[in-house]
Formats: sequence, C-alpha cells, structure tokens
Amino acid sequence: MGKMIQVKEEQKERVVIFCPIENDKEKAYQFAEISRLCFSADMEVVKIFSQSIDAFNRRTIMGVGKLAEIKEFLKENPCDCLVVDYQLTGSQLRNLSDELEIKVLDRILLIIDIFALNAKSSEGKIEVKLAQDRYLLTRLSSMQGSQGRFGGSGAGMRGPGETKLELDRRKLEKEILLLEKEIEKIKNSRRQNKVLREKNGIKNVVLGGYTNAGKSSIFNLLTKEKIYADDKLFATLDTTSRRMYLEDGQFCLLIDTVGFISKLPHELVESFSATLEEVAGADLVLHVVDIADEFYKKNIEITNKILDDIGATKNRIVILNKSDLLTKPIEIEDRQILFSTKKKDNVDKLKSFIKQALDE
Ligand SMILES: Nc1nc2c(ncn2[C@@H]2O[C@H](COP(=O)(O)OP(=O)(O)OP(=O)(O)O)[C@@H](O)[C@H]2O)c(=O)[nH]1
Ligand SMILES: [Mg+2]
Repeated sequence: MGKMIQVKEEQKERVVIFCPIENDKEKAYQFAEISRLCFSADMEVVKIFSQSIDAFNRRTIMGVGKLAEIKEFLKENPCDCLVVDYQLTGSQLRNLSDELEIKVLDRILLIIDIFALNAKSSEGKIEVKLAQDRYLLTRLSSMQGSQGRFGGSGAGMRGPGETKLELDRRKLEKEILLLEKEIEKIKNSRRQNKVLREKNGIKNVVLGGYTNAGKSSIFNLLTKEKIYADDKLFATLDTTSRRMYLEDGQFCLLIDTVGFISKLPHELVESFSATLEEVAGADLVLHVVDIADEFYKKNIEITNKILDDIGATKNRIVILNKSDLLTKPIEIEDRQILFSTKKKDNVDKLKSFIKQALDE
C-alpha cells in the first residue's frame, strides 16, 4: 500500500478592502490596483468598500456609518483581515482593529509585505527588514495594546526569509542602525563597481517601469537569462545585472530591478536607496510599459514622476510591451518602440534602438 501523503492546503487569507476615494475619476484605477496588490500578497478579496475622503474621520478614517456597514458584513462573511488603501497612523490601525475585531493592514504595510514575500537576495532582505522596522517603530506604541492582533502571523507580519519581526522599541532602534550600516556598505561597493565600469567605458542600462510591465521578461530575452518573472506585482525585488551584447561584440550592462507603483511608501523609498541609486546612476533607462493595461498612460506618468524624483537620467526610451495583446493600433511617439516578449519578433530592432540612445 502506498504511503499516505498529507498535503497541507494553503489557505489564502480572506480580506475586505476599504478605499478612501480622493478623486472619483480614479476610483476604477484604485480598485484595480489595490485588488492586484492583495492578489500579489496571496490574499482573496471578498469585497471592496469605499467612501469619499470627504467623509474622513480622524479616529477610524471611515465614517461611523461605513464602519457599522463593514462590521455587519463581517458578521455574515468572516474574513481574516481589512486592507485600507491609505496610509494609517498607529492609533487608526488600532481603533479600526478594535472596532472590527480583525487584523488591519494599510497600503504601506501591504506593499512592504509583498516585498517581504519576494525578497530573495541578502541585500533585498536587508532593505525589506529596514522598511518593516521603520514602519513598526513609528506605530509601535499604539499598536502594542491592540489585543495581540499585531505581531501575529500571516499577511502584514511576514519577515523576509526566516527572520521574525521585532516589537520591542529598543531592539528595533538598534536593528535599524545596524541595517543602515549594512546598506551603506552595499552602496559603497556598488559605487566602486560603477567607477570601475566607467573606467572601462561600460555603459549601464536599467529597466524601469510600473510593476508587472514585463521588465524581467525583457531582461531575460536580451541577456538570455532565466530570472523569475510572474504575473504578480513586485515579482522582482532583487537587482540583477548581466552583460547585454549589442552588435560587433560590444556590450553594456543591463540591470533589472524593482518595479514602481503609485504612492510608493517613503519607508520603502528610503530603505531601497541602494537599489534606487543603481537606477538613478544609469546611463539609459528603458522605461517598460504594459500597453495592454487599461491604465497604461497613468502608469507612464507615475513611473516618470518617480524617475524624476530619484534623479534618473533623462536619457530614456519607452518600450511599449505586450503588443501581442493589443486589439487596436495605437499611436507611437518619438523615443517609443512597440515590443512583445511573447512574439519576440523585433529583438534586433530593440537592440539597435538601445544602441542609438546610448550613442547620443
Ligand atoms: N502577453 C504578454 N505578456 C507578457 C509580455 N511580457 C511579459 N508578460 C507577462 O507579464 C507578467 C509580468 O512580467 P514580468 O517580466 O515579471 O514583469 P516585471 O516588470 O518584471 O514585474 P515586477 O518584477 O513584478 O515589477 C508575466 O506574467 C509575463 O509573462 C508580453 O510581451 N506579452
Ligand atoms: Mg520583474
């Protein structure tokens, strides 16, 4: 008789989402984005609630009526967690959690949590840990009293790798200092590498763009690599660089790194300074766009703003990716090229486009 193998079924956490709506026109975008974030954190979205930000209540973000409505819903439809698409203070997190008797995650913690799930390299783990510690430190005093709903397990509390999240202020502060030192070391060694490359005349080309646009897929095509690409947000956390041969044996360094998103939490921007410095220091940015995304124009704006903010070079070209999914022709502007990693039909054209931009 064969051995019985017990398969542990992975239960997704069931969540309800609450979206404070700042701008009615962007509601559909906001719903789509926060749902995809939850999906990327391995959560199952049961329902989305929303309310105009005008009804804002400092204690709980949402008005009393909305709070009662969600409470009622949760009675009939038990869920593990409430996700609020907003940045919350420690006491708001606690008030909501106490009222609804459920774990509460805000947008920032959700994004940090996805990062924690996806960090593989030691550098990525250090950056995520620092973001988590900074997040916790600013909210610690209010969160600690919250009937043990923080410091628990599951989404929002996943540490990168095997590490456990610390909920002791002194230990947190000490850990933050150590992590900051580690990041300085990483930055220094990156800077030294860059100086060496510059000496040897090797150009850096970085893939940038909204998360899930297809950066890693393009990286793999251009460098014949096989790094992880997935239909989830922030599949890539770790920076990878490889040689990319252009023509006549000439090469440059192609860098794949983390994707962008609107309202990127400052905890993450600060903690990922080593990664973002790599993007900022490139000679050329390949701005990858998912042309099949209904909101691709907005994603272009978001990426451009972040690239400007971190001081990335203005030498940018736009790769309108996933052209295989286009149902109608679109207008292609200057410094843009249509591409598809599924069709793979104009890799050479893309390479000469890159070369041209590098030679400018
Ligand atoms: N149809 C289609 N799908 C694509 C194309 N390029 C990439 N994809 C898919 O889009 C998803 C995201 O691709 P990735 O390469 O992981 O995207 P990324 O920009 O690296 O994403 P993050 O690392 O998560 O920020 C994957 O499921 C890919 O298979 C394309 O040209 N056409
Ligand atoms: Mg990627």
